[in-house]
Amino acid sequence: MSVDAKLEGIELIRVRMPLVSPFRTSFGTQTSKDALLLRAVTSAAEGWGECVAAQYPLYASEYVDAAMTTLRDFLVPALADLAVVDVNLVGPVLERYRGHRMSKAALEMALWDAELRAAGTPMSRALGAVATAVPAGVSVGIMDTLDELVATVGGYLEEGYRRIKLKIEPGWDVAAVKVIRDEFGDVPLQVDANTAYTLADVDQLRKLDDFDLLLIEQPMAEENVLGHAELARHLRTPICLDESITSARAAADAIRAGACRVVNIKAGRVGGYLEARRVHDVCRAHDVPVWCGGMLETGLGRAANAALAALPGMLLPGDVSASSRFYQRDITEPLVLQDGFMAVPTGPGLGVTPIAEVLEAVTVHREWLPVAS
Ligand code: NPG
Repeated sequence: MSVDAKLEGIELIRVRMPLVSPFRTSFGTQTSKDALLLRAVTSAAEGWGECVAAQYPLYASEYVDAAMTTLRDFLVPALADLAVVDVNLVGPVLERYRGHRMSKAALEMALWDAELRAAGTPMSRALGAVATAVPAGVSVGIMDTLDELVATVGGYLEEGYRRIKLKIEPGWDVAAVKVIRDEFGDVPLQVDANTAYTLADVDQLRKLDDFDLLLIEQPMAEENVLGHAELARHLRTPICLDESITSARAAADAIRAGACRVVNIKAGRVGGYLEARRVHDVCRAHDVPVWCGGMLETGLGRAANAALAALPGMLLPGDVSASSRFYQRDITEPLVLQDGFMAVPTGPGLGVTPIAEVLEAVTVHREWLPVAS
């Protein structure tokens, strides 16, 4: 892009979108998506970002109201120090503010999208993607009954999903996995505990070894990396970490500690798509397979995740599902499955843009933050 593009400001757009069905995890039940979108206006092009912080701090400490405050009071003003719109400069100018990775990731995404649109470059190419389509996995929430679970998983398999992930928690684990294995044979299957267990549950978790799962994701607390290394000594099922992996450094440490054999990569959790690529690179250097996580993103984040999921070390299907998995009407053109795969967008930047009237209909708040430079 023209090297002298200037950032003029950031618009915060808060949207509320109903989910097609409630999504229950060990940390709560979600019936709508409270998302924060960012529109970066530069002298060359506009760009879109999505903050994955949720309405409540249940998965991570960040949440939407806090993200808005952080962006308004600290992060967006810090961008006045950007001489030009260059994604490589965003991390460094925000670095002195601790944490708030989801907010930082959203800003980086919006500026990168603007930069790439101006240059006519797709995000996938800028990231180093090697695939033009990625296998789609689907994350299945905790249900009231096993019958309901079987019906739901059956529907997703019919739609073409290539891998099933079951949310688990104490009381909803072995029986759920068993019924899916009994019903659907050797479909690629994994489970996600979202930190719901402790080392005291080792005997119960060991029962999952009988089901040939691809992995068990984040069985224990985020900070308990050494505990995961201990647990790994008792399980055949590979442990995958999600919440614990907050950076490329954290990934390197967890691998060295023997705490995980697989890593879930979410750009929002690690502070942006550039750090997500660094996590990918660290894992690849250690021959640790990675896959792309999801956080109920709108079409914007979903498009960016499809690009990330196309990196060469992404050896397992990601939580990269069609827009219709969560939304009746996405704010962009819907991302769809073709034969169980999702095409990686090819247009400049994210390759998708919000449809103005759909965005308008779900918007609950807008706020313009000028950037003085
Ligand atoms: O496909 O977008 C998706 C959802 C995948 O299960 C999923 N995400 O713990 O990984 C997770 C979980 C999640 C959802 C986490 C919302 C945080 C918020």
